[in-house]
Amino acid sequence: MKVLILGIDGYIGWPLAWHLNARGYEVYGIDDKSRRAMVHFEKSISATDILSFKKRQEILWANNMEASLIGVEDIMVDDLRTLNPDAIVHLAEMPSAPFSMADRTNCDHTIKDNVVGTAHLLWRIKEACPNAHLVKLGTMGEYGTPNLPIQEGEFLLTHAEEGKWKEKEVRQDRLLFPRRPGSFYHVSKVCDTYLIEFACRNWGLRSTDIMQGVLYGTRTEETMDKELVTRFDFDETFGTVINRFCVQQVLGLPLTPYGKGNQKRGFLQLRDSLQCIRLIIENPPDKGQYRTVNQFERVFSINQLAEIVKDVGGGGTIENIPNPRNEAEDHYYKPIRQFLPSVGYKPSKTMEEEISLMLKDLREVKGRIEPYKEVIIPKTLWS
Ligand code: USQ
Repeated sequence: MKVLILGIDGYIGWPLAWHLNARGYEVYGIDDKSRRAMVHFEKSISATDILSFKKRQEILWANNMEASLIGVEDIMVDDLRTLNPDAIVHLAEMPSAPFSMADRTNCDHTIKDNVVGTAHLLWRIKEACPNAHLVKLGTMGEYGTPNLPIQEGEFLLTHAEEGKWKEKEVRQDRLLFPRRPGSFYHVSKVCDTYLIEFACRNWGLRSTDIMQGVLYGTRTEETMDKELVTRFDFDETFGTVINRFCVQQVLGLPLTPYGKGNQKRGFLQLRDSLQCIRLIIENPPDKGQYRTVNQFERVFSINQLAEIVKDVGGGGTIENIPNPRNEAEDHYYKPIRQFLPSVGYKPSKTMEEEISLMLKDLREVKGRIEPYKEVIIPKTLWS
């Protein structure tokens, strides 16, 4: 099977290439290095000392893989037709909610990269390889935190209206589960969802739209060598919450749940995100099918996470700080997850085991991250 990874230089894309390569897939990738540039612009670095893009290209080449330095909007129809991939994994988007909320320029950047990029990609797939399976990374944050169980994909809506003779006319339809995004970034992912759903319905493309929860982790099975390590961000913009808490723990700083810290989210280890993406590739949807997959392992509140990181790290302090975001801090949260267990997904490690490995890895690079500790403090406000 031939897989094209868009965003092969990123936190997920790089270890995904090695995960698929180890299982006999033919792997190609593209990346425009924008994540490296943006993190640098935020005056931060990857905690892990990753290879330059050029060196990564060489090492991929030596292992029968290939990566080109281009962005999604530069994908040419003839090149895609020649490559003719079985699956295209689209990870090449601007991934940060705080980045998208900072100012108008960042919001424009997010919409252009994500929404325009996805529309461009859909046209290219239609023109070049309409049978390819588009595996698109969306986010659980598209749904927000509704006061209802979050379905996986469609839900049945029943509407009853008084008729002419006062009989009730009951109508039903299956619709995409409603979205209530909490940042311009999350709005851009919702727009992607509707673009892809329409392209499948209208052109007969096939796609899996992954609603992924918050990732964490430093390691995956195939990237244990120092030179193969994936990037790891911890600044307020690109670092996700558990990754940031682990860096705070290692630096002896207080762990910082925002606001009350009762916000709940679904979490998943990086290594299991790779497993899930592979299972999705191995079990493609039918032609014309738009499929949603809710991808996370377990739901925790932010306070629970802080307690776990503190306990695994052998003590420390937790300091709830004013919430820079506009988000519900006490809410119902019940996302449903059916597809992944049905195709054999199993979690690799407990959260405590993974966090213990992360703390060990981060202690080794403590000297590298210490000078950048200022970037951890949140400065971007939602309003
Ligand atoms: N949070 C804290 N303290 C921190 C950092 C975050 O309390 O130091 C809280 C946030 O307020 C939020 C939750 O932790 O309630 C998650 O924040 P996050 O920064 O880890 O994740 P988020 O901004 O939601 O975005 C991340 C990824 C994004 C992905 C999303 C999945 O950056 O690409 O789409 O997780 S989800 O959150 O389910 O939408």
